[in-house]
Amino acid sequence: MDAALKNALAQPAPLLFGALKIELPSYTLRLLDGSASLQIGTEIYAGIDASFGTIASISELSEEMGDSAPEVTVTLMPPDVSATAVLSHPNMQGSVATIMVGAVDAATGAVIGTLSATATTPSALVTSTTPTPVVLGETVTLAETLGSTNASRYFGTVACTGAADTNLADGLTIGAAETAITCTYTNTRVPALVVTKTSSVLSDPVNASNPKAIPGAALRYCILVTNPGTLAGTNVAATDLLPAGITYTAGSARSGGTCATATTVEDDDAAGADESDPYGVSFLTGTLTASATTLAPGASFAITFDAVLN
Ligand SMILES: [Ca+2]
Ligand SMILES: [Ca+2]
Repeated sequence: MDAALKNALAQPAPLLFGALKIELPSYTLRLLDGSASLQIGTEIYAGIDASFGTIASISELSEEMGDSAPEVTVTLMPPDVSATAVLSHPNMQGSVATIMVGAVDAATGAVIGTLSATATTPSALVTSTTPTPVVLGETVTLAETLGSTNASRYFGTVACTGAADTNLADGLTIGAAETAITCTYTNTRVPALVVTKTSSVLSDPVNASNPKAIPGAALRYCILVTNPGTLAGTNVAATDLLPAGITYTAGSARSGGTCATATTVEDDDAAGADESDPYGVSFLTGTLTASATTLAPGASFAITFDAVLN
């Protein structure tokens, strides 16, 4: 037996394959026993051939006795009658058939690990102790599962080097000669924002001082958005569906860094330079929206608006 194959078979979990090559007069059939595909030398062997089907069975190889040659029987499963006719045609007699049995060296790359990491430290490098061998042409699904305490706190993206396949959304397909693929997940902390809403009564129709929240009272609300995290928030938006019991006072919205300093006049539509200078406000179909293009770590922005209690 070939020394390399003997060594491979001695490994704890060798990945074995059987392959068949038949050099027909006008076509070379290359089939792999199983459903995967494999590159042997420069030739690709697949589990199914479009014209000639699959390998149904390969008999055990009988050892040579004395001067007789070893014997083996291969049964093919052609997809239709015409393929059967081609295979059994007299011209096919004498075609050279080569049968190969070997082991895929799963240690030379083409290995995708199954990892478990809790992402509790930045830039943690986790290496799989239970890699899953894959073969040429196989498509591997890449996924990560964050711990429950981190699941909603990170954006996860994955990218691979050493692979021609850049569309990982439908899995990573292992291409020819790609034996050293490294895929890296990058988890970016989602900025945790804090939103508070407060209200005060400006005036009422009855009391000259110390106004009360009675019908006809003028109310002032403040929506304060704070970023206590360490990453900037981008395209921050807070929405407030006003209840039926109050009526928004058109054109009353103001913006600023805090409730007390929200004095920049905002109009009620969602267009124009006032939407990004740096804060924006719109009041459309009963919903007030406050927005900021960016919100730096430690920063806050506030929107105030007035309403009348019905
Ligand atoms: Ca506006
Ligand atoms: Ca504005």
